Amino acid sequence: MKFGIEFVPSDPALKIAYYAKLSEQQGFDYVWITDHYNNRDVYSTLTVLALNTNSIKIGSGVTNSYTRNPAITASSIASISEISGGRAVLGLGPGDKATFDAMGISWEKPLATTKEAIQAIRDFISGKKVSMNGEMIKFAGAKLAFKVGNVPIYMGAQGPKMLELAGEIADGVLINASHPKDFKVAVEQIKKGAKKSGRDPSEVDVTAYACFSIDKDPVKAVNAAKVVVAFIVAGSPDLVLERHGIPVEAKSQIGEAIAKGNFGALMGGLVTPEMIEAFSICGTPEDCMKRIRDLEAIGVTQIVAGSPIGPDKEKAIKLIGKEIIAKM
Ligand code: F42
Repeated sequence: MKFGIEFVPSDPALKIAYYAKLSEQQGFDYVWITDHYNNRDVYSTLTVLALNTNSIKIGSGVTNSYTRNPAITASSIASISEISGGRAVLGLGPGDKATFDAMGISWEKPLATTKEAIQAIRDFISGKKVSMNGEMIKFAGAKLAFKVGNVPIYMGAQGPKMLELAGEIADGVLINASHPKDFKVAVEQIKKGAKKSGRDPSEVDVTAYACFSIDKDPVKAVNAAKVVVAFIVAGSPDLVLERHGIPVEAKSQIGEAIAKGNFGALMGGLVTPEMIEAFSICGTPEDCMKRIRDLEAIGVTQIVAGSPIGPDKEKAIKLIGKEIIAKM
């Protein structure tokens, strides 16, 4: 099992660099930085991480091909690869509809766009002159003026077709989920895609990009996870809620509480223990270890400790290092 950690650049880059260095020292293999226009820039943050760490792999988790043209993405991640001595990984997904609406970007054909973007980015990074007349992505003889070695490409994916595509073409897949039930379904889709393109499914790093909250006190761990889990419930397809036996009406109740900023209601009972169980890896180190073992048995090959990580980030990173990574 590999371990990654996610940071959101709502924090300044230097603060994230401190946590990333600590994560490297604690044995994490990957640090992933999210990409949303309203936060600090993902590549500026990755540059600071590259200069302040030595061995941990660093990646966008995840960028998209609507806010950034694939040629620009290729140039950016190739630069990070050069600066970091070959430690860059590109995480690329279809993007987040809510932020696109705010930016006036229409979200057309996310599957085709992601597929064509990955093909173009691979070609740019390998030094090719790119001419492409895809359904969504077009290039007329564009080429980067510098060349770096290979940069692995991970897809952010949840939907069945996106997961299948990841199995077909990606080096890894970052799946926003935490429960074995969801991974059972996801792994099948990834295998289907791998079979389609004649690949061995084990070539794909299946990553649980999870809401993670660890503390020696399980109540503190649960409380720290509640708001993140509330956002996940509010954004989950009905099918996923039904899979976990969560009433679909809970979605609108939680959505309303979020819209009103009524975090008291979320903390006070709207977010149930069943939701915490379904949508987070949460609790004491022993609780978290058990869930990680269950995910491993189903085919997950990387765990990403995503927000909130724990009620105290620094303590949580050290706990994961000492009580989980060192004992795997
Ligand atoms: N989004 C961000 O904007 N920033 C981040 O930092 C970020 C991190 C992140 C990490 C892990 C992760 O799993 C997701 C992350 N996301 C982030 C969210 C990500 O960008 C996506 O919003 C999220 O993964 C949801 O995408 P999805 O896999 O559910 O795919 C959507 C597009 C979907 O509807 N998929 C369908 C499916 O079955 O997979 C496919 C729909 C389809 O086939 N569409 C056709 C096509 O060509 O696109 C067109 C159909 C037509 O008729 O037009």
